[in-house]
Amino acid sequence: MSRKNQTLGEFIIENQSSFKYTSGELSRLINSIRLAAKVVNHEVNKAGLVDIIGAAGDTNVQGEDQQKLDVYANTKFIQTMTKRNIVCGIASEEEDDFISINSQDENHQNKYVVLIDPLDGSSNIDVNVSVGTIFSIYRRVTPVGTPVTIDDFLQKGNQQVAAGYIIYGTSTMIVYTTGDGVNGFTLNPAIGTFYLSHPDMQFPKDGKIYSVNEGNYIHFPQGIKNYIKYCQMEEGDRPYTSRYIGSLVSDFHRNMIKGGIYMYPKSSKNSNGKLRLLYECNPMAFLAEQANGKASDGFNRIMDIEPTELHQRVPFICGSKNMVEKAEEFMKKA
Ligand code: P6P
Repeated sequence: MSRKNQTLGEFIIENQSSFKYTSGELSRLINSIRLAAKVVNHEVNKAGLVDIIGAAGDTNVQGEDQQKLDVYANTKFIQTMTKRNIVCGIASEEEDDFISINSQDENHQNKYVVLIDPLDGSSNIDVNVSVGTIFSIYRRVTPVGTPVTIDDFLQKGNQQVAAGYIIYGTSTMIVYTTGDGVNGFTLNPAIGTFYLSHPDMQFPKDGKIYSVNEGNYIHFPQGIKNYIKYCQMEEGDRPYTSRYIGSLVSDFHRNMIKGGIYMYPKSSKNSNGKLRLLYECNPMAFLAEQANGKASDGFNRIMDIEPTELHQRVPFICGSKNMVEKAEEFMKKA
């Protein structure tokens, strides 16, 4: 049972018993994410004022320039989750390989692994457009007390126990699920407390917004081209509106509230698309399905894809169920 204006802390305690693995550890893990979110939010909100924006001069495993806030957010989330002695392993977009935690302490009983995109959409930082953190949580599959292996991270999305995002926008929100619906909490920066502002978030079955980088149109598969033309056609409730922020969390969040579809398809430039399966697509797919939306690669359910490597990319179509199914129809007919 959720009540508007409940604090995140009260919500976690009240709903802990409904979580099938209840032992308090997941609650402590969500609490550690809450703390890191507040710390990162503080820096994101003053990025324009101090010399923390701009490329850190290094590049991450994706070959992308690392913005200083990327590095800062990555460090803060890893530090916070490590200190709470809950997690046995972390994988991050900003880390080439996964991090094994407490592997020297054979007595540790930590059973959760976290995969994270610490600051998604970071190319927007310098132009003051909203960015986000995305996280995905699994129970480990290797024996408790042993160092984690890659198998603990290469799990299908349908094995997630929790997932969510933080959106650093006009207000800062945590939106997450533990498999019992999606709830959104807004930060009151004056007192540093998150309040339940969006209980039981749901994708409208239909929408009139499509989000895709149309600059890549000529490189898209024919099915996607045909769907985009369908969205632009004067017929019934169409043409739809095109909205693309260039920040997955922001486009997803708007579409979940207003109805819409987000697409990052494969193209002749990106043969598997751009978004990463494990710490972008799977957590957003879990949220989408828990909010009665849908997420696929154009043909297959995202959360059924068998991962093969930590930073693998997949084509991603996500949002209002009827819109995703219409896009899949065009993909299948092409
Ligand atoms: P493009 C940000 O880098 C990101 O991963 C998503 O947040 C965003 O939707 C997409 O890439 C933007 O990519 O190629 O359209 O600039």
